[in-house]
Amino acid sequence: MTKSVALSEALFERAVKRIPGGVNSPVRAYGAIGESPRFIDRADGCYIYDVDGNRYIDYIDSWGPMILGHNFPAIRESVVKACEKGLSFGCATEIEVEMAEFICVHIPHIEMIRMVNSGTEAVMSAVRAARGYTGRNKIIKFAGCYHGHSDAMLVSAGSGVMTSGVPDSAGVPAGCTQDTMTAVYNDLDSVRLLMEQAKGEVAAVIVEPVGANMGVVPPAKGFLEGLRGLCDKEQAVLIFDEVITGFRLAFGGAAEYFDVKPDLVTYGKIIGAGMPVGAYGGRREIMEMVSPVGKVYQAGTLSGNPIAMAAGLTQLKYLHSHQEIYKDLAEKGQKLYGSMERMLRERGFGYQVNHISSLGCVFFTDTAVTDYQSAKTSDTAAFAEYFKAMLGMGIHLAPSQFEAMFLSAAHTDEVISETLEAAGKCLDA
Ligand code: KE4
Repeated sequence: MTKSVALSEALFERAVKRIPGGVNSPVRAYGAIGESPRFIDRADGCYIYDVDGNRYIDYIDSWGPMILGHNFPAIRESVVKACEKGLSFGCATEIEVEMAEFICVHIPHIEMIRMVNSGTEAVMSAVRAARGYTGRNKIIKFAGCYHGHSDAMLVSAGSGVMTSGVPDSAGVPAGCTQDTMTAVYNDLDSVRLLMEQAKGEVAAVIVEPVGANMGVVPPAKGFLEGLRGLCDKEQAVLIFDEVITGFRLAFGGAAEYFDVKPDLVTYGKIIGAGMPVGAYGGRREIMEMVSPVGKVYQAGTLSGNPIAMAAGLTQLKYLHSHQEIYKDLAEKGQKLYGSMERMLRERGFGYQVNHISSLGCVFFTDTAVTDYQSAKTSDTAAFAEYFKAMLGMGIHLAPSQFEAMFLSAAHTDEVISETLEAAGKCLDA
């Protein structure tokens, strides 16, 4: 049970004076919850410990990177060892070649790859490469999908199909979003309609192959295959934003899991094992558009940083040589999310539990959630109460209805049982 949170509260009071909202990324402020955020001191395995010494079972997992659990010895040792040789050179290094070769050798649809420093940067660069390759400007994204905060991606999710994006953030000029069109997730007709209206103008369709930023919304049967067919017909680039699903659903990510081949893929999170790494890659003829070999400019002082590469490559190599982890995560996900669903039904709740492998969430709505509109029918106040009650019992969920729970290899059956027991008490209360 949570003891005092006095030190977290004191830190938050200081933080808000010097950092916007007291945090370096908005979701960490628990804005949707209305409680002072916990400041975390350290983490180990499936646990995080706040500055007041409270221990929590962690379902944020740093939003996905910690698939092997926190403080994984081999990753920590690889970082310490790399640090002894220097932190950054701004020159080419061997480990960047190893990282690129490792991914291209093991992920068949990736022929070339470029390292960057975040998922946002990966998406921004992949979109630019697709536009440079096709000579077209229009991008189709989906309401409820989040692809980082580059200007062209900050379009209002609106209701349904939007042919010309309206900025969803102050400071984004209309010019930056006018070429971003919004379709409806799991609705191929909405994509067809946009492609008809912008015939010959669509550079790319970008999709989260599993929606995980509106809560968890898996693709309907045939949806991803349908996008592949529509992009082939329209000669548009199909971009899978695998920042969350990459190396999580399977070693080859959602592309392997659903057996659908994108033209470009964006990565983040797991590829850096908690260090700042993003990447974009795919078909050689598209990637060779990128500077310095091609005319699409993209650069980065710390891209391919040797310490970050050491962490990320160690994690990828471990995942590749222990692929039983993916079956284990799927079984644990079935146990956690499947039991949650049973417990809700037993108590007469109609709430929805969407899940796929290690990703899942409880939507506080009786409506089946298949896209952003249906996700928004959720009772966010009820979610906030659930989050706070679970936090008080030492279970740290994602502090928003529209995020995912992340399971790691470090979450044991006992920890999952403890989580379910706490959830049962919350529902009974
Ligand atoms: P970053 O720039 O935050 O590394 O990645 C952006 C991004 C791109 N694509 C997808 C599918 C993503 O989920 C993300 C970032 N995910 C959020 C969690 N929902 C990051 C958490 C945060 O913003 O603090």
